[in-house]
Amino acid sequence: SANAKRVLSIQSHVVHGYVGNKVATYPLQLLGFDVDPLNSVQFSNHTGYKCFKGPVSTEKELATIFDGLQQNELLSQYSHLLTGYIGNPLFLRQVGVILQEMRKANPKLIFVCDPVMGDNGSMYVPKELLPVYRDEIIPLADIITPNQYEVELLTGKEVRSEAAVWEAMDWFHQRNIKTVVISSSDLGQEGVLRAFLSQLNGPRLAIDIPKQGDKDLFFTGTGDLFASLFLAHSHGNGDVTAAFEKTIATLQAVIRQTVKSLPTNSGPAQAWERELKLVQSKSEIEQPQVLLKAQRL
Ligand code: PLP
Ligand code: PXL
Repeated sequence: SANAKRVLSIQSHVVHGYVGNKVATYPLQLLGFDVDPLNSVQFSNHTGYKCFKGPVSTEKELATIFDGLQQNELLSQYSHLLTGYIGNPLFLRQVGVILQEMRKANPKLIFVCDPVMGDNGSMYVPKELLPVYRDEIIPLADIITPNQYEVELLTGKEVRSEAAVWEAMDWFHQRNIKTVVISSSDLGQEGVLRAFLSQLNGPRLAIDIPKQGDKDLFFTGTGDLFASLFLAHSHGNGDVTAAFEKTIATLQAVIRQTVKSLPTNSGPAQAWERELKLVQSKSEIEQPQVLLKAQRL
């Protein structure tokens, strides 16, 4: 099926809130993709709450579900594999096995890998995931969407300047990854996040993103949303600049909706109050209004 837009999305499921498959599915569907969510965990809520409860899938369960898809000859229907938060190295290694089978069924399959490991200098997955991502999974990806800290982990080098960003980009390109998007970094001015994109034999881009809300306000699931939006907008057309700009435009609009909904003057916002207002952002997902243009570097 040459014109198919169907994503196998291997990420977390949360009953309450919007991270992982819960934040990726709706935007992909609104943008015309069939989404087959395969859940790496089923938690009550994301791990930033006071507690979280629920089962973690094993590599055996992943292999079993995939076996069902394969035996029914469904693999050729997938145009994309998208992976996000995965909490166990054996499960991640099994994703590599699955990818090879999907590529046999569709040699044009696009693998979008968000190597979710941590943020702001600390890892929130077991450290054993790093070598599996670096040596086994990332080299198979077409598009990767790490944040600044994840780039540092993967390349083994600090990224404290823009020169270091482009060196890191080349490190990935040397490993045959066509498109690298650094979804956020602290290399902008005060109060500004800077995102970067580099394409092998293509442009180098940056977008400055003004932080919204109070200084200490942060959101969970923004990286997952970024990866799903970029997958959708980069499909088909060769215009990676437009894909980057639309992704940031929608992300900013979702954050704006979320900030608008927060209670005022009542101390730090609770985790449940900071859940992304995804459903309320339907029009901004369908019709991104590009306000921040990419700089070509
Ligand atoms: N938070 C904001 C405000 C962003 O604009 C972005 C990306 O553009 C992110 C978070 C995504 O970053 P991360 O991948 O570190 O979650
Ligand atoms: O957004 C990353 C993410 C995905 N899945 C789960 C999480 C988080 C971040 O906290 O807890 C379950």
